[in-house]
This record gives sequence, structure tokens and C-alpha cells, in this order.
Amino acid sequence: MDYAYVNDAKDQLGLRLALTMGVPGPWSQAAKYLFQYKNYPFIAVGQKGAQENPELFAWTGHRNAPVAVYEDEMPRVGWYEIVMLAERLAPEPRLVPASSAARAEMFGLMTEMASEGGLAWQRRLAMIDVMRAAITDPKARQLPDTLADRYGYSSDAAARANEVCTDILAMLAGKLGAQAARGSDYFVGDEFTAADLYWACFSQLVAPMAEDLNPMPERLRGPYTAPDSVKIEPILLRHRDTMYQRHLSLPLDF
Ligand SMILES: N[C@@H](CCC(=O)N[C@@H](CS)C(=O)NCC(=O)O)C(=O)O
Repeated sequence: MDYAYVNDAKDQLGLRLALTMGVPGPWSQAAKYLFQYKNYPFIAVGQKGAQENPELFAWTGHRNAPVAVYEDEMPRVGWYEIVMLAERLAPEPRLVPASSAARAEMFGLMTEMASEGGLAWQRRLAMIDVMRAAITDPKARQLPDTLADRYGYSSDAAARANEVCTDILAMLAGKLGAQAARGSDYFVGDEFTAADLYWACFSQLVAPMAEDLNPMPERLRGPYTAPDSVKIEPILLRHRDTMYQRHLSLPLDF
């Protein structure tokens, strides 16, 4: 991925998408694929994970990613508002179902994957624990310490994280199982939706794809991988492999 600097992108027209560079951050990856899937052009702006990002902050009021800035509209940072922006700018091919019942189902599933307290949030708490244990020199702990400050880490919260992840993964696997029984490969209805796209990206923070498909920094592969106590049903990984093959580009690009 080619990244522009904030100062070169902020006065441009159209869509600017600040994305975390160098790691498969699931929120950033998913935001990028939303617009790529819809063939909607954007300028990718580099955000440095767990850094101050002062230029990004001065421009958008945020230090993390993704941040979607369309024309002179307010910067959008939450996954939900970024999905809805993508749907507005490029209604076709749609990623949000037309029926309200299907929409409610899809956003419910995505909330469990991507919202505060959801799967990736919990995985990050557990990951901070793993990184802190692996780095003994406190001065080298900048990455996990910054993430801990930003995302509500406490050792109590981290201790509960694996259990919450197991529960959410079982729910997602159950949903895919029920869909398979009625002949669908997708989370909702019979078509690819944002829930399928988000699971493909968020699965990388549970069971990252192999090096040739997900060339992430080797030192992060362990922390990104859920421990054996977190049960991952095979249907979850079959689903994400199929979604990448059918609808999303590989290898991952960050
Ligand atoms: N605001 C996003 C979540 C953003 C988020 O957690 N981003 C992470 C991963 S892509 C990040 O930027 N981490 C590194 C950092 O905080 O610098 C949402 O709720 O949808």
C-alpha cells in the first residue's frame, strides 16, 4: 500500500482514509476493503500504530486509525459510520442489506466483532498481556503500554478476555453453521455483506493467515494468535478463506 503524508492529503478533495501502516490492524483493513470492494477511490494516509501521530491529530482530532475524511465532512472513526459512509458514496455493490431485519442481524454480528468490548477489543487486551510478558525491559514497552492506555487495559479485564472471545467465536460459528444448513456460505442472507468482510479481517487477530498471505511482522504473529484455550471452529476459518478468495484481494496489504 502506498501511503500519503497527512500534509499532502488533507487539502485534497474526495475520500482520505488514514490507515495503520505495517500491521494488519483489523479496523483499518476492513475500512480499506470496504472501499476497494466498491471500487471507490481514496487516498490512503499512513497512521503509525501506538504513536502520537501529531499531524493526524491536528487534522482529524484522532491519533488512531482508521479515520475516514470525505471532502470537508466531519472525520469518521467508528466502524459503523465508516460502513455507512462507504454505502452512501458507493451504493453498489451493496454491503448493507436492504431489509431492516437483515440489517439488524448484520450489525449485531459486527458489533460483537468490532465494537468496544467485542471480540477484537478483547483480543487486544489479551495481546497487550502477552506483549508485556514477553518484553522484560520496561523502556521497550512503549507499544503495549500505549495500547493499554488507549484501550482500557487492566489485568482483570485481560484475565476475562479469552472467555469472552470464546463465547463470541462460538456464536459466530453457530451462525455460520445455521446458514450452511440452509445453503448459504454467508453470515446474513445469501449474499456477501459487511459482516463477511469484517470477519475476514478480524479473523487475522485470532488466527492470522500464513506468511505468504499475511506478511505481518514476525514478532507480532504470536501476540495476534489466540491461545489454544480460545476455541476456533473450523467453519470460521473456512468462511474467511472463501471470502478472501471470492471477494477480497490477497495477499494482505498494509
Ligand atoms: N475507532 C475504531 C477502532 C480503531 C482502532 O481500535 N484502531 C486500532 C487498530 S486498526 C489502532 O489504531 N491501533 C493502534 C493505535 O491506537 O495507534 C472503531 O471503533 O471502529
